[in-house]
Amino acid sequence: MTSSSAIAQIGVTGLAVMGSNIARNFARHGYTVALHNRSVAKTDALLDAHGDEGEFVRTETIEEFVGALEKPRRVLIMVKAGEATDAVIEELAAVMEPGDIIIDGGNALYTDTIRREAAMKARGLNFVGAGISGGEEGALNGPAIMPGGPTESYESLGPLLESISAKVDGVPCCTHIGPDGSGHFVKMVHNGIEYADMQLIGEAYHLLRDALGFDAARVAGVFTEWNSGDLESYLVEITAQVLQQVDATTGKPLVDVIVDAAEQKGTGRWTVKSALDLGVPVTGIAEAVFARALSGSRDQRKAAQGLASGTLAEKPTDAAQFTEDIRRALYASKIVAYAQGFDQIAAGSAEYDWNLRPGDLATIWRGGCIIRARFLNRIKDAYEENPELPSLILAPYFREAIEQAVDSWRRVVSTAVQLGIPVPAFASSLSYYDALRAERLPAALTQAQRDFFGAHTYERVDADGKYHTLWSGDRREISA
Ligand code: NBP
Repeated sequence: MTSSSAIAQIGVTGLAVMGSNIARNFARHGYTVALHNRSVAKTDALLDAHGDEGEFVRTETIEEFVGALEKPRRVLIMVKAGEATDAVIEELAAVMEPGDIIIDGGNALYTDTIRREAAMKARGLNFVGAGISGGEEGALNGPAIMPGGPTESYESLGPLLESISAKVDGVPCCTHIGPDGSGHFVKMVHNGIEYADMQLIGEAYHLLRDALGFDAARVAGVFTEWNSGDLESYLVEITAQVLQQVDATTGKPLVDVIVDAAEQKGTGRWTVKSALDLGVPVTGIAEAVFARALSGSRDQRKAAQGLASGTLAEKPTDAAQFTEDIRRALYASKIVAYAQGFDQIAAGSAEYDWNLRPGDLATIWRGGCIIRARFLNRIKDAYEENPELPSLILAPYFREAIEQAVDSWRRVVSTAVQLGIPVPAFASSLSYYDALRAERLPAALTQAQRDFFGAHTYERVDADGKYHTLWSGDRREISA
């Protein structure tokens, strides 16, 4: 029902698919929700279709909207990220009062959130950048929420957000992440990991299809089986469902009639750009972003049809063994992708002084969000056991899981290479693993080359300090 006299505990502005569903989620949890949208038609459409789900306050102007809220006022912005968000923040800030809370639940770039938080703070307002994951279904039934911003504001806001979030074992998939842009930063890395996860699943599908010749229905069966083990996750589950879908027009598997050019909205790219700035190798995520870009280079791909594949195309003979090899390679590569994502979170935390707790993230990502998986319990346990883990790969459980998978992983990558099946994320994850565990990397040669052409100096394994060789002189070594 709607009421114009009710005082709302929360306001939602931006009532497209995400905002509407979150507003309904709040109302279903017993909160009175003030509704606002730039064009009133969306507000009315929501009320017409779902006005009986709880207490809503219909408003048309920003003044009316803000006036309908209890103090301190809490307004959740769910509009298109970028300029639209800045415009709405400005309108709200003009009528809100010190102590009020503005929450941006859109997919903002974390550096924008840092800027916005500082600007609002200067005006006495609390600004919270909240990453929200789970798509429209999650928004309605329980998303994972990653709010970053002033701790004081979380006292008033936290209970509302936690009540509408997903729950796993009774634990809300929402917690205060840290200051200013930290919530949007971890949501960005979450999306980056999602890219890597999807790419790895895609590579497993490609191998089952082209190395073993399985049709879509058979691959669906493999994914269904995998979903009952360590790989159990939302993405593996939906992969099986997608592969079972038959196209009504042609009678073929739907996946076979969809154009093989993957699009992207940008959060994967943001993750990689940030990782480059922070100097963190997120090879799995980067390969996933590049793989989507390559798939979209349709003209180049068309021109390259028929290029030589070589003659080493020996297919695996034991399908059951190779399927199990792929499962293990997928699991090991996934461990690497998550380890890299958590490294990026640690680096971001250090760079911005956010004091992030990786175990909390594993906990809240267990439900509601796209990367939800059984696997996250293992990550949570690993950080509970040792919050200072140098790399997730070194946690005893993951170390052992990779040890059991490593031969399969190598077989899968070498078979794919021989057959000419691209496995950029499997292969780069394996190379990352090998580089990380290598006793001596060729970086010593790189340092010598840099010293040769640029006098950039090097360190010695047997003495402190920096050294330079007089390459263009008598090639003596001097202390630099
Ligand atoms: P959209 O991203 O499609 O945005 C549409 C909303 O923005 C409408 O309410 C529209 O108002 C409003 N808007 C625009 Br466009 N320009 C505006 C302006 N200058 N001033 C005021 N309002 C403006 O909606 P969505 O897909 O529901 O996503 C909302 C946010 O949630 C986005 O930031 C998105 O990235 C994020 N998100 C989406 C998902 C997902 O799965 N879709 C998941 C997680 C996060 P109008 O009706 O008057 O045009």
